[in-house]
Amino acid sequence: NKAVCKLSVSLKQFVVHDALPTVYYIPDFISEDEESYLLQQVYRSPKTKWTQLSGRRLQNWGGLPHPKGMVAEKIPDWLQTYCEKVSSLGAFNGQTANHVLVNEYKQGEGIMPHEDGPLYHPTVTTISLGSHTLLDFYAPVSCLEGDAPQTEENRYLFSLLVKPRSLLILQDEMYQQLLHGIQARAQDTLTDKVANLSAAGGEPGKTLIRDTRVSLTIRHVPKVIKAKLILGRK
Ligand SMILES: O=C(O)CCC(=O)C(=O)O
Repeated sequence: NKAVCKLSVSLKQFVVHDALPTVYYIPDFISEDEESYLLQQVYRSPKTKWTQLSGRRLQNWGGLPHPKGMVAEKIPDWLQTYCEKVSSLGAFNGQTANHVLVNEYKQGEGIMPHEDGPLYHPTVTTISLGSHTLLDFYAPVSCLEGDAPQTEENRYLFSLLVKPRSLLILQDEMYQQLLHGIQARAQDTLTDKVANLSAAGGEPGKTLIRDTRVSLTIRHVPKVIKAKLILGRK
């Protein structure tokens, strides 16, 4: 598809070269009006849509990914628009995203380093709303040689600054080999360990105070199954 190729070419200017392959950071991917609208829709969702975890809460849209296949559920129009917008960049090899996780982090909250695993097409795209955060990247345990203890501190590699309204796309080694997490902190001091510092308009030494951040993690789950019709079963 020509449109996909054209947009993917123009994505090249957004590659973050000081990380591993491949990171795209696109500042101001959405407008302030779109940001307010999306936040309004997130907070308008029924209370039952939220799952409270330790240190954050989330909404799952599109179905629950499962090794046997995801029973797909309709994604509401306000999110579907962004599934299509992100997919039209060529992020999922011509497929359209069918899964969105909405994470809400209050100031001081975070997420433990983890991998996103094999149920997704190996690309994660994230739109940030409401606040910046620092996404931290770690080498997996057992990757380090020698006797150094494999503490989180020793496995830490670098960070990405994601500002509100930005789009972050992670693929390849960034997705497949590294763990990512967010420190439970109320503020971030920028250093040269932030791989996209200039692209995100940050300055070394500057401290950014966090506010509540809502992230839309938009992905493609390749394995989808139809729900069994249980009507009429005896
Ligand atoms: O909020 C983010 O940007 C990260 C979310 C994340 O890592 C996840 O949901 O697996």
